[in-house]
Amino acid sequence: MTDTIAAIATPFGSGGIGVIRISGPGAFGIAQKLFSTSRGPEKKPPQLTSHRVCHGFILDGGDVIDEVLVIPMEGPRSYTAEDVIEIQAHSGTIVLRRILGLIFDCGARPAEPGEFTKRAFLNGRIDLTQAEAVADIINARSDSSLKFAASQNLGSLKDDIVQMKDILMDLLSRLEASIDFPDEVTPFSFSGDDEASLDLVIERCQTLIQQYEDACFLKTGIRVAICGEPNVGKSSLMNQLLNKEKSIITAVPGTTRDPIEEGLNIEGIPFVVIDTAGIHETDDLVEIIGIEKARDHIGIADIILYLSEPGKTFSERAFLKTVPEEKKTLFVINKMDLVEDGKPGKPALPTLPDHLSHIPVVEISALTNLGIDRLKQRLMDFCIRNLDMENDAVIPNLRHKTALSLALDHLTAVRAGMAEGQEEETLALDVKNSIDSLGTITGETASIDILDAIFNNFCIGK
Ligand SMILES: Nc1nc2c(ncn2[C@@H]2O[C@H](COP(=O)(O)OP(=O)(O)OP(=O)(O)O)[C@@H](O)[C@H]2O)c(=O)[nH]1
Ligand SMILES: [Mg+2]
Repeated sequence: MTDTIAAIATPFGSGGIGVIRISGPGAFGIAQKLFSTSRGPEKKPPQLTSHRVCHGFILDGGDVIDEVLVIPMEGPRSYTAEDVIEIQAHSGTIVLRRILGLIFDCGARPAEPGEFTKRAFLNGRIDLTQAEAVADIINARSDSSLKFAASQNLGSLKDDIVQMKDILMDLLSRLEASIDFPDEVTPFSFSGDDEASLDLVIERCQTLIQQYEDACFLKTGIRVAICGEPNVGKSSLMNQLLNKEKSIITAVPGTTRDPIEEGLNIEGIPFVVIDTAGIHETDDLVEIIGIEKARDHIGIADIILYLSEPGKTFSERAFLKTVPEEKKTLFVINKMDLVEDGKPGKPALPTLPDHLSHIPVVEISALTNLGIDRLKQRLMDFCIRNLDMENDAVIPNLRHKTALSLALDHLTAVRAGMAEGQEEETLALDVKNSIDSLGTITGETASIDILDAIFNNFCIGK
C-alpha cells in the first residue's frame, strides 16, 4: 500500500499562481478536510468530482488561509495514475508552505525529488524513457532539445525499443521451445526472415547510437573555440556573436589571457563560444599559461574558428600546431572592412595552401558585423548536417546509448553464431541478454540504482 505524498509543484517565490500537488490514497480525504466551498466559519465540504475544477477556501480552524481552485483527479486518470489533488493557490512562499503544512498534518508526507514521476513509472503509466523526457523538457535550453524531449515524452523511443524487443522475443521463444521440447517441436533453424529481422534490429541499434553521437551537442551545447594569433580580433568576434561586451578588446596584442566562454543560441541550436588567448611564441609567463589553456579548450572543442586578418600570411606550421587535424575547422578572415573596395593600399588576404582547400573560408568584419550571419549559417551547417531534425525525432541519451551498445554486442554475437551454426543454448543466452539490455532503457529490467539515479535528478514536486 503506498502512502500519500505532497509537494509544492511550482518554483518558489512570488507569482500569480502556486500549485500544490497531493498524490496517493489519502489525497481526496485530505482535500475534504481542508477545503470548504464557503468562507464562513461553518465549513462546507466540497463535492469533489474527478476532473472538475472546484472553487473554495483553505481553512485552518476558523481562519481562511487562501482562496483556491482544487482539481481532483481520480486514478488512474492522473499524472501518477493514483488519486491526485492539485490545489491552485496564490503563489507566495508563506501561503504555500502554510497550506502544505496543513496537508502534512492531515497525514501526507513530503514528496522526494521526482517522486510523482517515479510513481507514474512504477504504476505503469509511462516508461523510463518518458520519465527521463519529463526532466529533459524541464531542463531544455533550446528549441531543438525541447523538441526531441517532447517527442520522447510521447513515447517515440519507447515504441522503437518495444518493436525491437518484440522481434527478439519471437526469436527467443522459438529457440527456447526447441531447447526445452526437443522431441515435440521441430529443431530450430534460422530462416531468411529471421536473418532479415535480426539485421533490422542491429541496424536500428546502430542508427540510434549514431544519432546519440550526432546529437549529444543538443544537450550540452556545441563547443566553438575561437583561436588564432594575437590581435586578429578573436575577442571582437566573440562579442559580436554574443551581441554584448563580454571579452576585453584592445589594440594591444596579448589582451586575452584566461579563456572566456558563454552560451549562444543560433536558431534553437545551443552553442558554447570560447574566446582564447592569441597563440604565438612568447616569454611572458602569464601569456604562456593562457596559451596552454587555449590549447586545452581547442582540444575539447567541437568546432574551431581559426582567425586571421588581411595583410597576414597563412603559416601552415602555426596552424598545424594549433588545430588538431581531425577537428571541424573554419578559416575566418576578419577585418574585411579594411579591404573594402576603394580603400587605398589594400593588404592581401591570407590564403590556404591547396592541400588545405577543403577547409571552408569565411570573410567577416567583427567591427562592422559584415559576414557574421554567414558565419552563423556555416556553424549550423557544420553541426546539423548529419541530423534529420524534421523527421527523426528519436535521440537517445548516454544511458540509452550504453544499453544499446551492450544489446548490439550480444546481437552481433547472435548474427555470427547463426552463420557458424552455434548451439541453440548460446544463441538463446545472447538473445536474452540483448532483450534485457533493451529492457533497461524502457525500465522493465532497470535496477533500483538506475531508478534512483534518474529520479534523484528531478526537482521536488515533479
Ligand atoms: N578594422 C577592424 N578592426 C578590428 C576588427 N576586429 C577587431 N579589430 C581591432 O583589432 C584589435 C584587436 O582586437 P581583439 O578583439 O582584442 O583581438 P584578439 O584577437 O582578441 O586579441 P588578443 O586577445 O590580444 O589575442 C582591436 O583594436 C580591435 O578594435 C575588424 O573587424 N575590423
Ligand atoms: Mg582577445
